[in-house]
Amino acid sequence: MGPGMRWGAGRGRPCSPSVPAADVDECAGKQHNCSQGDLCINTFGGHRCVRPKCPPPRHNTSYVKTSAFQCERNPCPMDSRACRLAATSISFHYLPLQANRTVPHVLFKMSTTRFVGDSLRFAITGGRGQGVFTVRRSDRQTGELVLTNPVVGPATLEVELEMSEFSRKVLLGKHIFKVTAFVSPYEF
Ligand SMILES: [Ca+2]
Repeated sequence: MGPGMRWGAGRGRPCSPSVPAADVDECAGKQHNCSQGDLCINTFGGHRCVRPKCPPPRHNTSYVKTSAFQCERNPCPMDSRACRLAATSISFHYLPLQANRTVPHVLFKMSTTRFVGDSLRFAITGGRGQGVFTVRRSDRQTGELVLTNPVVGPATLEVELEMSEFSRKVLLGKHIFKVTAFVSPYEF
């Protein structure tokens, strides 16, 4: 803590004129510098410009953007096993997160609206955010991403989650959730 900074009574953050008491929503107020085609994500203490992209075509598998934050797989060629095993949908999730957030903290819930199988499996399959996240089941049809360690900001954490649906152990479909958490530079 530098000179001139004091801890607020019981608030757990330094008192300083440079630390605003509340966040400004730059996205709502059009105070952002995002390019055309970017999406503005409000974060604590700032904002980010993002542009979710579907993966390029590969192994007979291609995706189409179905909404700003979602890609769906195009129909597979008849004989392509690689395509049938690839994710049926990919969604993008951008989460503002406060630095040193008390843990455990549920960041994100995932479930399916069209559950036709007999079981769902949830897993973390990639990303630089491994080590501070875990995934657990909250009910039969829902999994949740939990922050297990406080994170010092500013930081950007990426984690990829997979939800696979099975019927009698046969894979029916796989959904990928690409989660990016923007950790604020200081506590609010
Ligand atoms: Ca903001």
